[in-house]
Amino acid sequence: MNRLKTLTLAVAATALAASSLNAQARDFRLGLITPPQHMWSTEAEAFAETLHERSGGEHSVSVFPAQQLGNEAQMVQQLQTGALDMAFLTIAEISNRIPDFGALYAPYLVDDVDHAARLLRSDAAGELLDLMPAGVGLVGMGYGMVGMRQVLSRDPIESMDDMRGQRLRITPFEPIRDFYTATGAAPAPLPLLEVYDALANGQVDAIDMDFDSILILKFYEQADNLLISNHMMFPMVGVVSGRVWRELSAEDQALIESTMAEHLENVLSGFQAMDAAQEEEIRGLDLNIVEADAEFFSEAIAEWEATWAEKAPMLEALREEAERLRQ
Ligand code: 3HB
Repeated sequence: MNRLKTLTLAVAATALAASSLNAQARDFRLGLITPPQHMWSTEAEAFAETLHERSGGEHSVSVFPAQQLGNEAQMVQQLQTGALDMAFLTIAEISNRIPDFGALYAPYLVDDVDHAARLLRSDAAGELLDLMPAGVGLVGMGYGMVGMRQVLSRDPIESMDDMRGQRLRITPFEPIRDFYTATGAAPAPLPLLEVYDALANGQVDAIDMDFDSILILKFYEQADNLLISNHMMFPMVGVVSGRVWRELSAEDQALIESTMAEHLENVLSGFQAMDAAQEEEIRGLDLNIVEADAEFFSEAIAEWEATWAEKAPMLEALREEAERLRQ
């Protein structure tokens, strides 16, 4: 073999090695709507770090919090085309596309955050994730959550009558809209990051929210009545684009799945761990607090059940599982 030919072969071999390396090493993009200080965002960063380490520095993940890549509907579209690789999503957008996920929002399905975490770790909740590849083209890695939903309002809410006509901010999705419509309120869908201004400028009278965000986003500065109702849980799901997933080696799939599942579990246990202290902190603020239970909302719940039992056939299995996990 002459020298030139040898050199050409060597160059070609190097180029091949480099290109196959490039095909393996990835800089994934992960989007989410929560602000940087929210635990979803900090755990997304922690997931990025762990994946980088465990892949021996081969893979990295750039995290885009605070809706930098768009709202959840837009992120789901990007995930479907493969323009976005990963996301931590509220179940809101998923339940708009796969109604069975609406079952997770059945009012008083669970009693508290511990019960919610147990249900989200169950096989019954895992079966919902299996609907995602065919239903939305996403692969679910596991669940996270925030704390239970409460109602913060400018005027006191002491009975369901007080909810009538209230412009009440909701996360944009159908099961929660149907619940508040049944209470007589006028639901106003708004993404998390628009809530503070909407409350401050009077666009809404009340908001559906969790303890954590009431504290970290300081919503209590704009409304001083709190209905501690614990009426719904609020799951999150960690997802990978189905298109991107199919391009990954079995080894990378296993690495990403186990690593993301671990960090999602940190979110579940993190919210379990914070809940009591956050409730205490909120009770220590100068708010007028009223407590509510399923009885308070009984008519609205009956109406919700009538619609969603049919729309979300998985509700029955989830309710049975929740009952088994009630302690
Ligand atoms: C919401 O109220 O829409 C929301 C709250 C969170 C996280 C994500 C969404 O704490």
